[in-house]
Amino acid sequence: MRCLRKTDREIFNAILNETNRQNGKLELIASENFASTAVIEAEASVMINKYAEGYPGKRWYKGCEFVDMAENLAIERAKKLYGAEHVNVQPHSGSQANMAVYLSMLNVGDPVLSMDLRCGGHLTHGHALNFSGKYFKIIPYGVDRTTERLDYDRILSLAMEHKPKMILAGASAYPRIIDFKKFREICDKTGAFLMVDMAHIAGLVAAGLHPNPVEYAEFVTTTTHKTLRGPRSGMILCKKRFAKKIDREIFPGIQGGPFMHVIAAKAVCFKEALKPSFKKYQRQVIENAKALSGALSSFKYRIVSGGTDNHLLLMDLSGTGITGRYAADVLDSVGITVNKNLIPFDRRSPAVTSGLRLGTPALTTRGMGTKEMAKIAGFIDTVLKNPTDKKKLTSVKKEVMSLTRKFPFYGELIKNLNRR
Ligand code: DSN
Repeated sequence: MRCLRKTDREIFNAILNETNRQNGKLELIASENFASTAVIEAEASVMINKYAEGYPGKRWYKGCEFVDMAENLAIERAKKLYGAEHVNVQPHSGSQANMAVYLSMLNVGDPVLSMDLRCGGHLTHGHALNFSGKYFKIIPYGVDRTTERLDYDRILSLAMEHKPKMILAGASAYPRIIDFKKFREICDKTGAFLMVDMAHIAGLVAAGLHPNPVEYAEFVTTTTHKTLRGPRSGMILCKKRFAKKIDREIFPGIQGGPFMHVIAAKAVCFKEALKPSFKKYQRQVIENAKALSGALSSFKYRIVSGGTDNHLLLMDLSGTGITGRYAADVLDSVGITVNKNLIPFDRRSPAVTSGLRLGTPALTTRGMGTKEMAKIAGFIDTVLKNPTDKKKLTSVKKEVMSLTRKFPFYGELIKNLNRR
């Protein structure tokens, strides 16, 4: 980044500090990951300059032969990865992917059955301030109060009662396998079509470690940067019969020029995800989440639903006297980055919460395994039991730094950035 350093020292410094923050802290935000240097190189390329409204072979601009190549590769690789009939790789984000499905299939006011944000759903699944909640009639389903798992009988009875036009499966904070086959059966019984937002679990699905929603749903949306470990972006996979509708809804419906540099980076991510090493990585992500969950349980923390099947877990702090917000703040002060999160039936507000959401995709990318997870659970326990003990916090901070130093990443990139 020699040019950037010279041209804009302030932005260079922000990037340098962010790189050092990522490297020097323990990243446990379940929706984050570290993209490979190859993904970053593809995104930080001259493809940033190209306008390419339209689709490969049918663009509104000349000079698209090479960006067409990138988009075609992204599409073909994504199809192969998930066994999809049709893929649109142009959504700038998961939100826009979701919006395109809603707008292509629903009329304003149509009923939609989707996971309650308070039980692990996403803003675009019906929050009152989001387009989904503003323009559609949302009927929320949650988890069972005792098992804290999806209750498919209850979802079926809600679907029978409300006759939604669309049922949306998928979540941002649900630690268990989602049974997409059951959702399909509910849709077939009630005449709804099925949309799955697999953003959180897309990497696990690609590796064959979670049931593949593409087999069951008319529409599957995802982001590409969570467990899938690509650039920050979105994608829609759908049945061939909806291809035209979806493509038109993305462009010209809700987007203009696609970000060709990001599409090139997505293509690289999909190539990486097709490799056997990606499967091994995802297996470790799950093993690490289980290890972290088990170790925290052994320190007597209650884990929502009793554990995890995927990359994330939810800690219930309601018996500890501290809130999710306070816990996240104090953990961040020692270099452990997590987010506060509502737990099912939380009595606290979303800004305060009684829970923490922890995920293992990023630390697994750094090469950490179950041994490190046990160590990190110990750090978390010390911090949460001694949140005002400066001496103990300083000692954990030192241990966090020493652990991160043992698992360096972005080697050359960091060396070069820090070179004065
Ligand atoms: N904001 C993301 C998450 O953290 O789960 C979902 O889009």
